[in-house]
Order: sequence, then C-alpha cells, then structure tokens
Amino acid sequence: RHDPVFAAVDLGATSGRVITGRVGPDELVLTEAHRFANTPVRLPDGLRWDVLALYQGILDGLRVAARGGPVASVGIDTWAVDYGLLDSDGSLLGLPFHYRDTRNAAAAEEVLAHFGAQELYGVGGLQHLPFNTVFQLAAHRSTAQWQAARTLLLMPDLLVYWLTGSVGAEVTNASTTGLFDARSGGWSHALIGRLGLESSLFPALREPGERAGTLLPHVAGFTGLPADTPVTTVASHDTASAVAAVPATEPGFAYVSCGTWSLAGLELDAPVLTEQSRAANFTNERGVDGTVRYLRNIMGMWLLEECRRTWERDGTSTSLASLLADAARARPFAAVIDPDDPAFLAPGDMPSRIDAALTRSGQRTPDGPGGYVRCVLESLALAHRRTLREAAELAGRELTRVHLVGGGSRNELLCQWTADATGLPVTAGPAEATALGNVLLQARAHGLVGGLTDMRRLVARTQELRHYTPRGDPGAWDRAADLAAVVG
Ligand code: LRH
Repeated sequence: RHDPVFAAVDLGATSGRVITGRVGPDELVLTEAHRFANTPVRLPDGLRWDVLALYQGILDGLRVAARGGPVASVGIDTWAVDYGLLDSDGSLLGLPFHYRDTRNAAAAEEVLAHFGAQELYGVGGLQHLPFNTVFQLAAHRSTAQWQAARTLLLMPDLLVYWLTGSVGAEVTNASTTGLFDARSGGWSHALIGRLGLESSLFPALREPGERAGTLLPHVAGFTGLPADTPVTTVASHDTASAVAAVPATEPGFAYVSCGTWSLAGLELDAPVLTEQSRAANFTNERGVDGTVRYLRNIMGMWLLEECRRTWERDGTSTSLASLLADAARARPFAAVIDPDDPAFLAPGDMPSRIDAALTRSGQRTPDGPGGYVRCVLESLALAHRRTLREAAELAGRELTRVHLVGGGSRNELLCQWTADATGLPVTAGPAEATALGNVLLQARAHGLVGGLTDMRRLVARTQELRHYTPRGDPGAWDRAADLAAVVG
C-alpha cells in the first residue's frame, strides 16, 4: 500500500515516537516507525530536556517514515507547559527545563503572593500546578539567559520551528501557560503586562489544522522527505489530541485521559471560572475548535511507573503482568493515598514516599509490590470518581459514561475499578488516543475527515474498545471514598 500517510510525532514521559497513520472513510491505522528514549537529564542547575537527542530521534523517525512511502504531512505533540527561549538570532538559549524540576514551587508561591490566585484564575482558568508556565517563567527571570530572550516557544512549537523555520504558538498548548485568556481564546496581554513580561515574547497563535510551514532544505535532505512536505499544526498539547480522539458518539461524555497523568473531566463550550471551580482546582484548557477541556490533573500512572523504576534499580523488578496479578490478589482497600500529594511529583523513590504518606495518615504500609500497586490503582480509581463527580456538579452536567483513553486503558484493573468506583459504565480505549488525535487533525486539514464528531465516530468505528460495567459492592467504594477524603 502506498497511500500517503500522516506522520505523528508524540513525545511522552519515557519515550518519543514517530508514528504513521493511514486514514480513509472506514480506516484509521497507526504504525510505529521509530521509538527513542525521552530521558530528562539532571544538571547542577536543574532537570532539563535532552532536546537535541529528541530532535535527532524525530529526524531519524521521519527518515524511517519516508522510506515507507509518501508522507502527506507531519504533526508534533508533547506534554504541556514546557518551553524554550530564543534570542534575537533565533537561537535556543540553554536547555529547556523539565516541569518536574523542583525550582518551581518557590516561584509559584512568590507569584501568588503578588497576584492573588483569584486574579490568575479569573483570566487563565487554570488549575494551580506549581509548574504552570507562568510560574516557571518567574523562576527563569533571575537568569542571565532571560536578558537575551526574545521569543518563547512551547516545546512542540520549538520543534516545529527547527523543522520549518516558522514561529508560532499553538493554541491548545498556549492555554496551559497561565498567560492565556480562557474566555477570549487569545493571549492575555493585560496579564502578561501585569506580570512584567514582554508581550513580544509570545508569538501569534495558531489553530490546530493550520499549516505551520514546510521542511527546511537540510531537514528534507536528511529525512528524504520532499521539501514541500507540510508540517501541520495539530492539537500540540498531548491531552488535547487525546481528547479529540475520545470515541464518544453521544454528547455529554466524561473522559479520563490516562497515561503518566490522569486528566479527568468534561468537554464544554465555555470555561467555568467561578470561585467554586477555582477552589476545587479545575482547569479550563482549550480543546480543538474552541472547546474547553474542563478537567483536573491527577498524578496518574506516574505513581506506578515510578514504583517500577525504583524496584528495577533495586533489582527486585517483575513484569507488569505479574505485578497486576499480585495486585488483583492483594487485600482490597488496605491503604489509600491522595495521588495528588505534591510529595509524589518529582522523580525518585516512590515506594518510600507512599510509605511516608501512609504512615503520616496512620495507615499500615503494604508488605509487597502487589500491595503498593493495589493501593495506587484503587487510589486512582477513587480520584477519578471524585474528580468526575465534582466536574459534573460544577458544570451542571449529568454523567452517563466514562471514556478512559491512553495507555492506562490497557490496565484492566484500573478500568474495572474506575467503573466500580464511579458506578458508571467505562469504555476503555483507544490506548493510542494521543497519536490518533494527532493524525486525525492532520487528516482533517487534508480534507479526509470532518469535525470533532466525525473524527470521534471514525475512532469508535475502527479502534478496539472494551466495555466495563460497575460491579462489586458500591458501599465498599463509598467507604473507601470517605477514607480518601480524610487522607487528602
Ligand atoms: C500530560 C500533560 C498534562 C499536563 C502535564 C504537564 O502529558 O500534558 O496535560 O498538565 O502533562
């Protein structure tokens, strides 16, 4: 088959991938062309993106994709909030910081001391997370680099710039900076000014679907792609791509985009900027076509991944399958943590931090890996329940079904327990929602698929989905939820 494909670049927490996608009226097929490590590097002054290795991985991947046949376009997504600074020559200043760097917490406090949380929320509508770009910038401002900075590019925009030479700010990702106006859908120049930042740092916005540019000659030369290959603006915030590919066929659905983070919430037409919403720490990020992703970040599978990395370092690691089997046999509701405890955010020994949290709240620590995994997954299911119920209440919606997408949808325990805890049917999959969303936005720009409804129908028709209905004892989940509320 030599139909053109769309190349989706997706940089995740542990690896980056170049994936090609074929799209037809009843066809949506992904193939992984190339996978490369995405390992942040700790330098004396902080945790950094290994951005050159990633860029080279992208080029290598595009070369593999080109060898497979014609590539109609390229699109890039990754996680939110992180950025690089360019000087007046257009050169990158230093190595971008990784949001899990610990320097942000103090800077966040400082900004909040000057500007009330209410003022920031009233404009940007963002959940308070210590790594929101606005706080990272506050930490960055005392550096020499800052003096030379002329342009801020969020990470996908930086990579697009390196491929094409063209500068812009993709809107779904710009909405995670804290400098964006959730109502108007543009940069908040008023807030940018109030914070003492230069408006000129922030490039013109681009909507998903717009052409960002075409490949620079040396990029075309290296990859073997024609120089007129377009780089299409996709929903470059990975979560926005994933939400675009939620296989919902009815309105009013709830979703959990479950990977390193669990992003649990609703799709709305307008932001909710009320004081209750701020106090409940809900975010209003932009989705495709002016939609609002009304959701809360829950620490997600990071807790499990980081446990596994710790056990690997100790030489006591076992396969995920056997860990999950142990978890299924472990005692139910033996221990509950608040997944959003800031102590869990930075990389490092996770089982010890879980022990510390359990001891602090007067609970017994698990006596084996299966117990930790059960504790993490039950705590996540409880957090999904609490978050979705609060989102529905704050937005005035009824919940009828949960779509669980992303890598976590492969975890049958988490899916079943999310159904049990919420008391709602769960449709699980696709696991590759982010890459599918990336491909679909490109396909739409090339006229192969219609709007969000059409894209979602195509996902529902073509991808393997699993269905879970609530079972077990709802009272046990209610009691566990009461315990979780006390622990949090
Ligand atoms: C998920 C994600 C999330 C952000 C976080 C930084 O990958 O993009 O939506 O809040 O990473």
